[in-house]
Amino acid sequence: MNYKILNFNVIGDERGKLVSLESFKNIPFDIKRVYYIYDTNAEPRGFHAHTRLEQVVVALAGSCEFELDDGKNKEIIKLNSPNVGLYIGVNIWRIMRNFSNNCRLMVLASDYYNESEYIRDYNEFLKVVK
Ligand code: T46
Repeated sequence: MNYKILNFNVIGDERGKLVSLESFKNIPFDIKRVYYIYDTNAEPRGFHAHTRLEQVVVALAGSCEFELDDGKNKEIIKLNSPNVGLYIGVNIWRIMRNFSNNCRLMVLASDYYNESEYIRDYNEFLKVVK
């Protein structure tokens, strides 16, 4: 499936911890956009795939689950560490759920926001990946 778990190097000293994210170094694309998701509730999010966009998601605080689906298989990935990134490539249907109270997700994206490259209909997604 077109996803990867990225384990980031943590630079730590007596003052705390620091993680550095850099295009084409530990992030496998040129970062064009950063957004974050917080104040979530029991409502699941996602329910779409991207035809061109690649992303890396990091749980900066708390935890949540990503259900990833390539049209054949489904996998559930739990994100709960600021030094782990979930890379999601194109044509992966994603559902985010089970957000902890304090969950804060940061998402690095390979392109600017463009609604026209989203697939938000599951049947259309299945046709694309077939
Ligand atoms: C994804 C998951 C992980 C913008 O105007 N600009 C943006 O950069 C983004 C990401 C969204 N929006 C608008 C589009 C919708 O009207 O914000 C609203 C909420 O977006 P959406 O319903 O797509 O949110 P999620 O949490 O379901 O999905 C988001 C990303 O859209 C998506 O690319 O992979 O987070």
